[in-house]
Amino acid sequence: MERTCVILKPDAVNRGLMGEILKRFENKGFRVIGLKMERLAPTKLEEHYAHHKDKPFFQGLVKYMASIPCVVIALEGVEAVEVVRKMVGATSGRKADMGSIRGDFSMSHQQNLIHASGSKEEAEKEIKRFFKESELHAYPLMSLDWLYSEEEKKA
Ligand code: FUP
Repeated sequence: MERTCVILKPDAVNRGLMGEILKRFENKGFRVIGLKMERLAPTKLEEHYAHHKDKPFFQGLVKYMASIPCVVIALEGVEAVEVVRKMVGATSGRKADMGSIRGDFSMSHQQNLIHASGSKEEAEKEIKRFFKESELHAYPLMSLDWLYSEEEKKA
């Protein structure tokens, strides 16, 4: 099954939306395989956002992300990357579809509550960046047989 990496950003923590957002992923049917709170080091964030390093918002973005702890989550499910990105919505909270996390709770292009991996390759890199092997947990998800068909479970 596919894995993806999610970060609940400082605004999600400070606005008391951690439980609301996690609940959406649990309700949808993802297996939470990693979950921790961490004050992310600027060096780690510079690596994470390296593709934006020449953008005018880069320094501000790193400062905001490092300001208070974030919650880092690893999720597992069929087509997890695509499904989570859909649940998260477009980058700007003002443009994101209603019903998505950003669309329902964010008014900002930067304070947009959540990061989610953009591709399978990115997801694997990010899970390695933010989790030690010992922080990732394999356990039987009792609802799995009710979430997927036999064929889908093989994906
Ligand atoms: P997304 O994949 O939707 O998180 O968006 P991007 O990879 O394009 O951007 C990553 C983060 O950069 C956003 F979540 C917020 C920040 N950003 C800004 O602060 N200002 C901008 O104009 C664009 C992005």
